[in-house]
Amino acid sequence: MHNFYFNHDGNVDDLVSLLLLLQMPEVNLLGVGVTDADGYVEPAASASRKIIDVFGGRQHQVSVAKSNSRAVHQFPKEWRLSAFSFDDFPILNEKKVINTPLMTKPAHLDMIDKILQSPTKVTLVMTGPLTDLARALEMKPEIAAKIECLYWMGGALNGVGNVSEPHADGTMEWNAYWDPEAVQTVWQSSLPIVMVALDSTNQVPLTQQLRWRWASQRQYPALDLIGQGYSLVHSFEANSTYYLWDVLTTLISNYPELVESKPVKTAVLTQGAGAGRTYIDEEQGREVTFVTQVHADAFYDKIDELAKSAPYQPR
Ligand code: AGV
Ligand code: CA
Repeated sequence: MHNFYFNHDGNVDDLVSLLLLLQMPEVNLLGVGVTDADGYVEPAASASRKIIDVFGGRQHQVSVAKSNSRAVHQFPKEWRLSAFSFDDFPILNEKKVINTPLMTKPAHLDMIDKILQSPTKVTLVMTGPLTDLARALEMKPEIAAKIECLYWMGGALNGVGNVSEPHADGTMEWNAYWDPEAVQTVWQSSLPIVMVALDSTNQVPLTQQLRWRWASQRQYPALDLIGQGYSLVHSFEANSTYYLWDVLTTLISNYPELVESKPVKTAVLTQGAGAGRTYIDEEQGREVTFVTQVHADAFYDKIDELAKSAPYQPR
């Protein structure tokens, strides 16, 4: 059994990631933090608590904390709104009450508490901006030694980002762009980092075949919820193809054999039109484990396997 802490930011793949993380037999989830980034924090925290209520099974002790971190560059409102719909799905609302506790402390302090209270090292999975971790490290640098590894969905190393905003040059990934300084703060710490950047998530786009695959198995409640969740996101505009960004990151935190990776030295720009751009810097960069190749078929199989194993016990 390994202790994990999960900080996400409320978009569809973040919530699906929570659903799947709860099903991993080797994972003991210490807590969940929700950042007010790619989903409005109120419905994102509420949906997280309901997912734990309905699909948490043996992990029913998990609590949720809301972040009070603020964006440097906020996500588009249109993307942030999906959390409200997810939170209203009937499958999460059979019971009118929510039992999973909402912590009173903000998420970065909850992260500190949970890491310091853990008797063993904690694996940290983050599928949104790094701000809560950066603030936690600034307050209590000693948590770095208690973190087994950070698995982060963020960045892009090939110069092709997914931000299309005024004054941004398009080389950066959104989670890094939301708070570039936070990336730098985390990069300056000593904790091991596995970086799941766009270079690897580009290998797992959300396709019609995947939607059909989940639809054909909707007799399993968790796969029904996953299909419903992804029905909220579509890619009509340029630069808006949806990928399984966060689900890939979450699954490899416990199943590293699903990908190939290599050590690379990287850095981040914090200012100017390239703010949030991560890049290779062989001389002065900070070493991270960079995911290069995804074994996509095994990855999709693992999603099905975990979702099929999910208990459905509204409480
Ligand atoms: O940049 C990827 C991150 C992931 O953590 N998010 C979505 C995932 O949760 C931002 C994002 C990029 N493009 C998007 C995003 C889109 N088209 N819709 C919603 N979010
Ligand atoms: Ca996310």
